[in-house]
Amino acid sequence: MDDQKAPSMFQRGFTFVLKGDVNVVSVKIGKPRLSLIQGDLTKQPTQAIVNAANSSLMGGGGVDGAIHRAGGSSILKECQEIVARDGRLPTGQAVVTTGGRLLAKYVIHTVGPVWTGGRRDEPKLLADCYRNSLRLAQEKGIRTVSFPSISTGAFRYPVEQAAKVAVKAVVDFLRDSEGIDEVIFVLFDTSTYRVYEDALKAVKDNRRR
Ligand code: AR6
Repeated sequence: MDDQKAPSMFQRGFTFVLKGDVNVVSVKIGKPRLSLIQGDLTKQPTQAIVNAANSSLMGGGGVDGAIHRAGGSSILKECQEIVARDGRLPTGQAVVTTGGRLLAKYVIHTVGPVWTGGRRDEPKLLADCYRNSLRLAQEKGIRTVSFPSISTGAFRYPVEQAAKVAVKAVVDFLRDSEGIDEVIFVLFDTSTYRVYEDALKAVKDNRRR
């Protein structure tokens, strides 16, 4: 599938897939919806997209670079103001800027853990990224949020392990809190998409037992 053409459209909080061959799966967690799609995060029309940033908030490669390129310089300027005021963003924490030229009105910036073998609290810090991003969305009245697969690129978190942490953190959050209508994991490539699909199936199967 062409990564650039993974369209989705949102009406009343539901995912509408406009193209037959796109990878997409969608489940309800109580009222809210959790979806996985294969596509480009920067093209998502959710109210917020989440950036897998680093503590400097000064941009970088991967999805961070793509967001700053697509959103324009106003995002970097807001990030600079945040760092000047509050200092570097600790791992697991989240801050919000506007979305510049993006379809998303907001960008939530979070810092995933660098994988060092799992002995430095990486699973908790990764779960914190998802929880704190969603908490911030709630505070801002943001109801639809798209996430990338945080930490599994440059930060080298093994994707099978990261997907389990990510899906569980989001499912637990949606089950326990109100205010978010839809969360979407936007996975860039087919293999990452498949791993998240397996992680979601495992969570669903566990809940049935
Ligand atoms: N849409 C969706 N996912 C994407 C996109 C996109 N446009 N581009 C890349 N990915 P990474 P990290 C996927 O490296 O591991 C940066 O330099 C990518 O395929 O972006 O948290 C920051 O400044 C992978 O599956 O984030 C930090 O220094 C996933 O996004 C550092 O990298 C995460 O890969 C953060 O590393």
